[in-house]
Amino acid sequence: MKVLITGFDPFGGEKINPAWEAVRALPDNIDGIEVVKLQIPTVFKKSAKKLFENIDSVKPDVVICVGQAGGRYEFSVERVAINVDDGRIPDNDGYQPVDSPVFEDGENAYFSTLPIKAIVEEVKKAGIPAAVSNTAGTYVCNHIMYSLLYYLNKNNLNIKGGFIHVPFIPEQVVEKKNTPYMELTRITKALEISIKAIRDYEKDLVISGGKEF
Ligand code: PCA
Repeated sequence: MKVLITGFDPFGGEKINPAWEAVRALPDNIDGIEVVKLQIPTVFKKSAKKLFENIDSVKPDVVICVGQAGGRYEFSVERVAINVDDGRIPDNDGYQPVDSPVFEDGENAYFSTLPIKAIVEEVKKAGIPAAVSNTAGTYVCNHIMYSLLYYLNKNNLNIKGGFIHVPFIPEQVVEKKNTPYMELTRITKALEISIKAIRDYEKDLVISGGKEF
């Protein structure tokens, strides 16, 4: 099995992005699974272009994109991406779309094809807070998750794909009050566990991952 895993560069005034830091700390090989790491820019269209090029050249079995969700407490495994770009802040190239579709000819939404409940269960078993999330937002992370699933779907590629949001790491919250964080080593560990869970669970677990809000 070959996994292509991406992390974004820093954005929104942060000096680091815990998503990329955690991705780059992963071993190149996990139990015989080949892990190919890729940094992508926090830029709407460029991020997807770079991802598509790498899917074509790497030919992975699985693609996992990882992003920072500052303010979230858990390792968040995203369920769904929607066909909306609506930036709260401009991207790293200064572009700030408002209510634009990611792809004009795409579905309203695409669901992750990763075993999201199994990933959450396995990560929690290791003592790391994790949850299914039902929104990846409307910024570059939703954009890349949507673009990934659109690309796999349109090209009939037999590749599993999905997205994981990770909290801030401690050095990012030193000057922020009451802001959740997770140590980088835990985030990296959770990504490793996620990769193994994707290998081990051909079918997802049928257990509740629902939320009221
Ligand atoms: N998080 C942002 C974009 C890049 C990142 O790491 C998001 O959640 O959209």
